[in-house]
Amino acid sequence: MFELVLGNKNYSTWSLRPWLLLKHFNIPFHEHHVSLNAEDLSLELSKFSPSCKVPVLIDDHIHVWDSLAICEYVNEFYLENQAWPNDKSKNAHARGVANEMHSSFGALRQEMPMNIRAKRIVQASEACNKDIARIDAIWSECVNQYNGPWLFGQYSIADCMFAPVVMRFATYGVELSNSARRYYDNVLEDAHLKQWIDAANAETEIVMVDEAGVEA
Ligand SMILES: N[C@@H](CCC(=O)N[C@@H](CS)C(=O)NCC(=O)O)C(=O)O
Repeated sequence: MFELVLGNKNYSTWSLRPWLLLKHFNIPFHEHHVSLNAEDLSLELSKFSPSCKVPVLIDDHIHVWDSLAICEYVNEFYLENQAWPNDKSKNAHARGVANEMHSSFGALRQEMPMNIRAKRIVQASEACNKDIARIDAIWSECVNQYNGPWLFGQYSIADCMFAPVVMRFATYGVELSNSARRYYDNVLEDAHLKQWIDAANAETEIVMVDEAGVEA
């Protein structure tokens, strides 16, 4: 059975993505939890991946690291490509926004860390507001073009990539357009995500670097 090495559920955006993919496609796996506060974190993580980062998927003797690489690997070797849309144009669009999420939005990541169990207030910079506006545009375009409930109709890797953003927006009370809000509300109703949120709420460990802003 797969083993997925994960960080703290309250904070680890990258860990949430492949976890959701495995859950949505009913692939059984064991979870191996690592505290992002651990003093010897790099040493501990080096047992699983040369990147010394979570998440890592262990598939027998094969170790796959990086959240998007894990999703791609699972999709290709275990899901017969069901986790990307079949249609060529939808497929290109989905890969585009998923990779955009993976490689961009630095200000949002920096200023609004995922902190699921908290409600916080931060003063967003112009760069962060620009990131938020772009994400709002991506979600709106997708729900209007493909009619939901997920970004590309059926659940895809793109939805895994954006789930942590939904959690960030919930913590910092980010305002969205009506179309983007439809997607946001749908994600928050996801039973698998709710399971992750319950686990995050049950955690007590505080990772100071991810405690941004002031209590709402
Ligand atoms: N691009 C990587 C980023 C992974 C990453 O930065 N993980 C963080 C935790 S969420 C980590 O392992 N940090 C430990 C460290 O930097 O020592 C991915 O998509 O998996």
